[in-house]
Order: sequence, then structure tokens, then C-alpha cells
Amino acid sequence: MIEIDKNGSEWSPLELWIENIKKGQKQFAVLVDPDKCTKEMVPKLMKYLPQQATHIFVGGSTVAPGKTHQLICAIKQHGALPVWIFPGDAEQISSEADALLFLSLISGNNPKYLIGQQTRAAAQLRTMDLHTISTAYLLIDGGAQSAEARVTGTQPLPSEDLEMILNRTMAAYHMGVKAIYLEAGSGAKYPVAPVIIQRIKTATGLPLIVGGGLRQEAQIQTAWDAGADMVVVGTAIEEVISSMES
Ligand code: 1GP
Repeated sequence: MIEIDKNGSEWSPLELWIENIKKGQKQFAVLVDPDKCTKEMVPKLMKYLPQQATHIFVGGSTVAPGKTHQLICAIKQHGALPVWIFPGDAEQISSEADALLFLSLISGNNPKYLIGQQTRAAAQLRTMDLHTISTAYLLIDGGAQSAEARVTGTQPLPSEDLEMILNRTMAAYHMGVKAIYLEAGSGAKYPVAPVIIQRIKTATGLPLIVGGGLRQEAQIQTAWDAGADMVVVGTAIEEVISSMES
């Protein structure tokens, strides 16, 4: 059954994404960190967004409460792209977003990021109408110490340990997640390798997000060609925007 969501669309954000995947349309999310982008900076952000952008992700590893909501409100005022929350913790939730990636950090064994933050988030979700996308989140070594590993107190999975990456992903698959997110870490030296992307996409068939260390068009195309349905770019776009005149 097709449901009308709160924005009047026939499709929920996840259903719409799956439709795009069926049509072969690749997605490009620009990641905006509320700690680095204030609401005053939003007009400039929207002016210099890359043309390929299909989504705006909002989130960061350490964000003061309230900042995520303010930033999302400003983005929604200035543009029409769907805004999905990519939360570093349960404080980063706003009913103004179109969707919340309901992440579980399954590459690590820290209960706080496997079920703790999710329990706190669920308490808030009881009082708001926000579409959630259950997502298995895997941190994979990208050759640099990442904020994600530091803040969550977990080690990334070694990129050569395909068996472990696959087994952890399949555990989440059997628990019924709706999407997978392969993360090399913000500012990674090496993005997630195509062989990993291809293996995970083939094994699960689930909508697949890939991010971390994607700086060049060719790297993005490689991730899409390997099976990513959506790429996420943060640092490279932050750098371009901050180099532009106000
Ligand atoms: C999104 O954490 C990444 O998955 C963002 O990484 O800042 O390296 O683009 P970059």
C-alpha cells in the first residue's frame, strides 16, 4: 500500500529512494555538520551546492543540542532538497527533517552505539512524526584516525578483512535493517574500496550508502559503479564553499 507521508508525497523517503534505485538513478548527499555550518551560512551553502546533489545530510560527531534543529530549519527555508539526519548521537533529532537514518554502529562492540543512543532516540520519536530508515553503519579503516572512531570509542574494521565486514553486515541484514552505510571516516585517506562495496551490495541487495574520503568525481563514479546507491561528501564540499566569496 502506498501511504501519503507528512509532506503530501505518495512515497516515503525510503520508498522514493528505492524507486530511484530501480530506475538506476544514483544519489549524491552533501553532508553538513551543524558544528561548522551555522544557520547564517546556509544561503552560501545553498548557492554553492554541487549540481548533482540530491540530498542534504545533517549531522556531526559532536554537536551541541539544538544546533541540528536550527540548521535543518534554515536549510528547509532556503531550498527544496530532502534533508536527512545523519546523527552522531540522540541529541541530533529534529522533526523538521524528512528522514532520520536510524543507525546502529555494527562494526564495533560499544553498546552505547549499538542500542544505547537508539533507546534515547526512540523515546523522542514517540512524540514526533519523523520517518526513520533503519541502517547498519560500518566504520571501515580509511587510513586515517577518524572522528567517528574517536567519538564512538570503536576501532574501524580492517579493509582487507572482507569476511568480517560481510558477516557483520549479514548479521544486521538478518535483523531486518533497511539500508547499509559503509563509512571510511570523515577525511579518510582512502575511500571504501570498490571490492567491499560490490560484495556488500551483491550479498544484501539493500540500498547502500558510501561515504568518507570521497574528494574527486572519479572516486564518486567508482563507488557508484561498484554498487553504491548514494554517496556522501562532506569535507571536499566544505573546503570548496569556504573558499568562495560570501
Ligand atoms: C560521510 O563521514 C563522511 O560518510 C564524510 O566524509 O568528510 O571525508 O567527505 P568526508
